[in-house]
Amino acid sequence: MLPVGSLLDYDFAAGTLTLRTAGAQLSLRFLAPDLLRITLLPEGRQMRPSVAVLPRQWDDVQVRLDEGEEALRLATPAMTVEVGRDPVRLRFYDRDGRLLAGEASLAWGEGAVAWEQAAPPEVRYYGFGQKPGFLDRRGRAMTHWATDESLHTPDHDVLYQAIPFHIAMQGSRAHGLFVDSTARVRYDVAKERADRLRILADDDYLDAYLFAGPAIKDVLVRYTELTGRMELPPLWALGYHQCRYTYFPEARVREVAAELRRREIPCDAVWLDIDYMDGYRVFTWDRERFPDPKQMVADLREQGFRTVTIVDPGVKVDARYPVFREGVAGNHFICHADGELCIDNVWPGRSAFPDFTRAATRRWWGDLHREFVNDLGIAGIWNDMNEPAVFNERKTLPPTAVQGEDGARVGHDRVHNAYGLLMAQATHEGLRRLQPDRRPFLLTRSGYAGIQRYAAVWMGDNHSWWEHLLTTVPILLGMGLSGVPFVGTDIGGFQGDCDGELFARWVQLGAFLPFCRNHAAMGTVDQEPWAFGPEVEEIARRYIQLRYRLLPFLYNEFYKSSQTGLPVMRPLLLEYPDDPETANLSDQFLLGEDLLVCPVYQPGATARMVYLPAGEWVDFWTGARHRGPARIVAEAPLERMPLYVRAGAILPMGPVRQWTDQPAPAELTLQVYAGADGALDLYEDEGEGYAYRDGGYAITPVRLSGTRLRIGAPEGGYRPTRDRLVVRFFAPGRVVVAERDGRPVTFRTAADGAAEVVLTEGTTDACELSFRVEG
Ligand code: MIG
Repeated sequence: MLPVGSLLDYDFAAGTLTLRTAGAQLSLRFLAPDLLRITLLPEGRQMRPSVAVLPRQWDDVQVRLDEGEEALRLATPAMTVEVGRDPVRLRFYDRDGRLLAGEASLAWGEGAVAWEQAAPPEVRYYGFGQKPGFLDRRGRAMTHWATDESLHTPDHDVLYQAIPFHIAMQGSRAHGLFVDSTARVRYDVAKERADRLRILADDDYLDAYLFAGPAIKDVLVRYTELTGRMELPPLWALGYHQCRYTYFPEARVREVAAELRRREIPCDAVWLDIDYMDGYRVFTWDRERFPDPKQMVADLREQGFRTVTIVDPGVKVDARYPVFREGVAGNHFICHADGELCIDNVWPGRSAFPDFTRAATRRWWGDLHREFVNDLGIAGIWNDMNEPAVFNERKTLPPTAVQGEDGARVGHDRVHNAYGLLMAQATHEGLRRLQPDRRPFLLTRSGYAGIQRYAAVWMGDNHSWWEHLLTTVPILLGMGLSGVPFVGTDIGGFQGDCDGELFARWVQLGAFLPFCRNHAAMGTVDQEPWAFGPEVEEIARRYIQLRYRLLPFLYNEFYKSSQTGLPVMRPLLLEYPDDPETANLSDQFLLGEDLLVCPVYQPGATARMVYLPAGEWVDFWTGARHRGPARIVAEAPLERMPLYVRAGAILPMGPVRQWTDQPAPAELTLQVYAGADGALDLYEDEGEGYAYRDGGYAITPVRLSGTRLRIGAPEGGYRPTRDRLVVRFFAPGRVVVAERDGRPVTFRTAADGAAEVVLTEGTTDACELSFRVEG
């Protein structure tokens, strides 16, 4: 490795400061006042187009260059970068002149580049995509190399997702760094040397983005402006999903679906794993197991279910198989440098692998979904094995395989981490073309920075272990802090046998995860909600029903996330960055800003400790009030997962439905938690399609001040119907009188302490409810 040496010369033109050093060029360019792109390009090397960064025109940034004797300083109103002349070193300062972490230096070598930066003891490190362990990754070494790895134990950090982005925090001030490399990237986060952050990419150049914050939310908003945000998913995708490796034949699928309905366990989708295919040939059906997929899908739809099918990237080498033949003819498969197809074993046996770095291949692949989507009515696609996973010792393709557009081929190891993202892009864009009026739903196992644009992500093969129930929360919080909001883990655990208590606790947590799917491996015990007897079934039913009641709230949070890039599932750190107790708190989390979810993750536990940050918190189940900051012991018998609502919150809820578009009376419930002033702008739309992009949505403003609630009329091009509007008012005392627009209305006091007012007329008119409270 050669450290970047002294500055030879530089120029500053069109907003870019270009610095020449012996053997390499360093460019610094502000894309926004708080976003600096840093590129180190050694001589004679080529940059690849980014797969993560959205092509867009950034507004001109007002930049000032100060040419000092020791250092150059490039400044915007939001940050300053100081470039030492000899040697070239970088120091970043925020708008108040405070140093971000410490001095950074760059180096390069044969097929490698490095970023090294001081890591003072007070700096904490978050994000890094899918990594096991707790929230703050200080003291950890981690590698980004998309891998099919099911252990998810602390010593196995190399998992399916590779997102070389992190957020560093000093107290409540944050900055971020994204190293845009799809090659292997290794992080040493103050492990080998307690005062150093070292990032090593096995790549030809370094292309990094520094985010100056200063708030953690600022970093995430910018990062997702750079790499894109989740599109609003179809509403049904937020429902409960029933999966298993693997439901076949057709009769079994129908039986599971029928049981869900008979037992009134809400569910929106049943999933088909690899055994629906003919010899694992993608885009085919095993006609013995599934003689008439179209009829089956239609019958399921009739009962309210969507059908989702798995699609793997490996294409069986089989001269009579059209997908293989077309792939060869169209030059779509990855080859070795000598032009031979790169063939290796995966589920279908000897297989070829599409080169999704090629635009024509992405298009071809997207179009391959035509029959499934347009003829058979398949509603969603599940991309698995897209690290890509291969059954060999290396677990993936060899570095000798080459990828890329003609004239720009590189070894597979340079673009390895982009495989899942580009496959998801191909699928997402295909679904958009094939069904322009539907929002695509896609689940992926592998991904790279920006994967949130195309797919929901699950964490792959966890185990039915309490340890993996515990690790679910920090792993998913880390994904959210890496720009990916639509995430979940296999409820009940994939490998190994689940048991009733573990399942009950997992489904309680799962009901509050952005993506909510039960899945289990072949050869393990049954894991459907009724598999563990009536007590656990009842718990599963109640929590899944609660998820459906909370859908207006969840959907609203998804909408906000699609607008801001902030996660749906949040560490307390994000909302309470000034509170040191939140710095590494990951066994409880917030949904949005208001709902505190506290899973139980130990067998036999009937209580758990809960940390309540500043403010007042209301027990969701009992209405009891607590003042934070405080640690409390929450009762948690098997049927209860502790849940708290922030005073000032207004939770929009709906009725229980068995599936999201089940015809049912339209009822909106507002659970109002008085005790602090609050606001809700409730987003609603059709839950499908793109009319919302042309104004086809409604926002209902609701304001709480003291014990007065003002509900505005819905605004916008979509007209929600409300047969009933229910206000459930949780007051810090006993409600004695309720009034609507100054006139008394009747209310009843419910078991959880809420004063409940039911309106059946003028339900979308503006109105004001006020409550007189005693004691
Ligand atoms: O080699 O399709 O993570 O969810 O059930 C295993 C079979 C392949 C791995 C996925 C899992 C899925 C399984 N797949």
